[in-house]
Amino acid sequence: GKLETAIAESVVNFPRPAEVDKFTYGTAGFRTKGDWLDHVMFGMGLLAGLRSRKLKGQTIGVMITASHNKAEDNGVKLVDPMGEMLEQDWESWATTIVNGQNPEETVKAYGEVIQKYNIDQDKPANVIYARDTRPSGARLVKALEAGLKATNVTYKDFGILTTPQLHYLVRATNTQNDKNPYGEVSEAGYYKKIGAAFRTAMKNVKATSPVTVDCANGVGAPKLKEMIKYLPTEEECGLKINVVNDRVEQAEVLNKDCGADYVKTQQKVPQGFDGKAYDRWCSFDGDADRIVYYFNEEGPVFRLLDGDRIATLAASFLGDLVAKCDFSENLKLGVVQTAYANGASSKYVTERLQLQSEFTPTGVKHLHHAAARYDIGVYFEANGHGTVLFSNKALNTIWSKEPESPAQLENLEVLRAATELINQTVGDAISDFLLVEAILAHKEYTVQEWITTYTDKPNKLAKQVVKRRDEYKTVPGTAEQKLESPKGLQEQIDTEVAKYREGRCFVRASGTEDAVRIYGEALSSYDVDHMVQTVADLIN
Ligand code: NG1
Ligand code: ZN
Repeated sequence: GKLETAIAESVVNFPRPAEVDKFTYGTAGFRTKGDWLDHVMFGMGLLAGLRSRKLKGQTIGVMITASHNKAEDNGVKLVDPMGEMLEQDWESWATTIVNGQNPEETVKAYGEVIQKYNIDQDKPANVIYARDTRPSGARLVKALEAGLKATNVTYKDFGILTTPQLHYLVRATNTQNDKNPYGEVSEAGYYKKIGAAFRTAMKNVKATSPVTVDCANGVGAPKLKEMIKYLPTEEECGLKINVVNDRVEQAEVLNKDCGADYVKTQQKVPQGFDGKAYDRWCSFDGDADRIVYYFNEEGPVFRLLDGDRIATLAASFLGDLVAKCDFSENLKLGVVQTAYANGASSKYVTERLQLQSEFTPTGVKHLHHAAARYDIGVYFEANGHGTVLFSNKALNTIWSKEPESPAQLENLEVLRAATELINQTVGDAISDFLLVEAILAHKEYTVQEWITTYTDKPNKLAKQVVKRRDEYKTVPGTAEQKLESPKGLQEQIDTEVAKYREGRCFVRASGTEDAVRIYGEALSSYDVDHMVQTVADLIN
């Protein structure tokens, strides 16, 4: 057909790089050196169009980013109509469509998707896209556009945005004619919605200390500065926000010794840190979909407030509000984590907060889906990616309630504001940041008070490079905490772990690196080190 000819003619301008054998659409979409991604972008243009046609012309998003990776890397992810990650079934089609060895194979892969999903090529297709601040982004957009043009897709470029902003826009676009649109379809619409919600949430409280945000020298910096224009002033709400690591014009410093991933994995303050003891800091990652908090105690001793801490803080706050608004009988609140969550945080959720706790395999899509099964589902990865989902039932209940007292009205307003403040599509550093700040103001917590809500169990995350990580398979339903293969290894691990008081240790193949990860917890840090080392020695 006509489109097939156009694809074949256009794809020759975006040949496969000789350096890459095979591209694989993984948990982070495609991600590699920016120089090697033109062909992938072209293919993603094709697939985004197909996905939109399959879904009756609903708008699909394409985000070009490599998140916390170095500046020369880049990547791409597709966003489904409600702002969720691409449906799992289609991930393998993404892999297929970008791995054609020549134009004929690309056209053939395109045809296979059409057949498989019975797609009508005359139907409309709509795609929107954005990119982070990486230098290769502008060129990669051209390759994406070529794929879109070849297949007659209607598209719109939203320029430079954070990943969660693009997710917001996809959902806003697809709900704009609904009874409850998600928000205005513009970058300003994002700031307006979140800014208004934060103003309401802070109406009766005041922050008492400033906060500093390390933006990893990425897109979070200009976007947070824009967000601040829509927030109540320091005079109004007491909150002073300092923005640091905002050198987006200097590509080479992106994520360099700073940002959420650096702070979490290195367990230290970022480049540019000049805080005094107990000053409140937080870090975004390179595309602003992750956030972690931290501070120094005198010493200085570094103290991290990671995704587990944010999850427990949010769950405690929302749980209180739900109780005060008399929704406890009606709305079930749950906290979803991965097995990497510190055991003390999960125990705090079930025993202190008396809320449900659940574990899923690693990867945001698993957490997101599990959280969607609660009325109010809080999910966070320890690395700082997470959000809170409100079901339709929860939203209806919260917004239709007639308050029974002025005090209840106040709580109800804060809870309503929370539903607007929190990005429902994906973990969002800007939105999570403002949520945490509002909660700290309500609870009148300093970072010290926040961190003393529970004591982390001593823990260690190690990794071991192995020849074939695909040999490490876990038993389904165990949140990846039990190995099925290699045969016998799990028994050996169990025998070892049983020697330690309150020991917990598991091994799984990384989905993003050629290695297996070993995570351990025990009563003392000496025990943890010993246990994790011994388990590592069992591998290979
Ligand atoms: P893998 O490499 O599969 O462990 C890592 C992180 C995940 C998630 C993904 C995607 C850990 C232990 N794992 O996954 O939390 O963020 O990368 O970026 O932190
Ligand atoms: Zn990210």
